[in-house]
Amino acid sequence: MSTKKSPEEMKSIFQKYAAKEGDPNQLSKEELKLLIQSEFPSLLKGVNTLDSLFEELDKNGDGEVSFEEFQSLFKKMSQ
Ligand SMILES: [Ca+2]
Ligand SMILES: [Ca+2]
Repeated sequence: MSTKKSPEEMKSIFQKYAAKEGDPNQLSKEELKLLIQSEFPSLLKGVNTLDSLFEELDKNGDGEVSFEEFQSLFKKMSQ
């Protein structure tokens, strides 16, 4: 897939957007929105809304997405 990124690229993309507000190691919903819209707009086609994607990624339900949680996007993209 054209959206496939290396782990290093994913890490630098995550850090770039996570640093925008609040905790620099966590993505808020607003940060995730910017990240997805800028880097992976194709993820928002089909059935996924940003809210459902955020909830799916935020496995521990603390309202932020850590890099560990963010990595489940890899699996999504390789499907
Ligand atoms: Ca943040
Ligand atoms: Ca979380």
